[in-house]
Amino acid sequence: MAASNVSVENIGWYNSVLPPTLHLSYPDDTLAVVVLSTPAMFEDAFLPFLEQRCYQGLNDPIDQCVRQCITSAVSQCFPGEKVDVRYDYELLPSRKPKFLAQTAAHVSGAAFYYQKADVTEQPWAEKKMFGVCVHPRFGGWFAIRALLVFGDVTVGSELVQPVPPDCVPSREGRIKLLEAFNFHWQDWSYRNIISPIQTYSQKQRDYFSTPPAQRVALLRAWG
Ligand code: B12
Repeated sequence: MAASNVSVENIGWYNSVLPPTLHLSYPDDTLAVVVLSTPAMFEDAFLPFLEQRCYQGLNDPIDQCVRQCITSAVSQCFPGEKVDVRYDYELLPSRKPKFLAQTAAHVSGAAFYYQKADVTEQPWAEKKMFGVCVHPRFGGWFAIRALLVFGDVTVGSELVQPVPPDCVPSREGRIKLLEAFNFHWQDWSYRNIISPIQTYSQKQRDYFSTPPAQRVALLRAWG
């Protein structure tokens, strides 16, 4: 099973659902690619990365691993191409994320982004509810890692915008999903809102259940 999964979009699809303050300043027909990590990423990429002892300092080791994998894939596959790589964890000086990962995943058709507005007769009144993407095969067992913008590549109207599969169509299912993501995300239940083809291994769950500040100690304990 591959450790990553990519979906293509154009910048216009992304910008069209966002206010101008969050637009990416590229022409609408610019090519972009969303990169997701699948459950296999931990064993296939992260544990080998640790064995090479490449991680350093205070930065998150998973983020360092993702950066190394994407940088090397981009330079090998697209030498000389102008690629603006934006990672999920990067912030602009304004403290806004460098790209909205869930919006990018939705507009590319990779994973439906369920938001409060997707629930009719919402039971939460004015309460803020964070939205969550569900992948048709991995459920919630994946992460959205990066957006690659190919600044010099334009796509024409032959690229038809895919509709992401709506795998949680019912009101009750969406309420269950959003409540699990907002109120009980540590118990992993939101990730099983549909039957996934693969989930995180116990080792991966142990890693992500450990507070970030203690993860380096856990890695040392694993040897
Ligand atoms: Co978080 N988090 N997070 N997180 N977080 C991310 C959202 C992400 C994508 C990271 C990743 O995959 N690498 C995942 C979600 C994956 C998924 O959806 N399946 C993620 C996760 C998993 C979590 C946690 C479970 C912890 C964890 O395991 N990492 C918890 C769960 C939430 C909880 O606390 N119960 C968690 C927590 C948080 C905190 C610390 C609370 C903050 C705030 C959460 C939030 O604002 N959503 C947080 C952040 C900041 C982020 C981060 C870095 C940015 C999110 C953000 O600020 N969005 C993202 C990664 C990223 O995006 N770079 C991860 C800005 C807001 C304004 O965007 O609510 O989507 P928005 O609103 C926009 C859309 O509605 C859009 O316009 C709005 C903006 O104007 N829009 C759209 C309007 N109309 C329409 C129509 C359509 C069709 C579409 C598509 C869009």
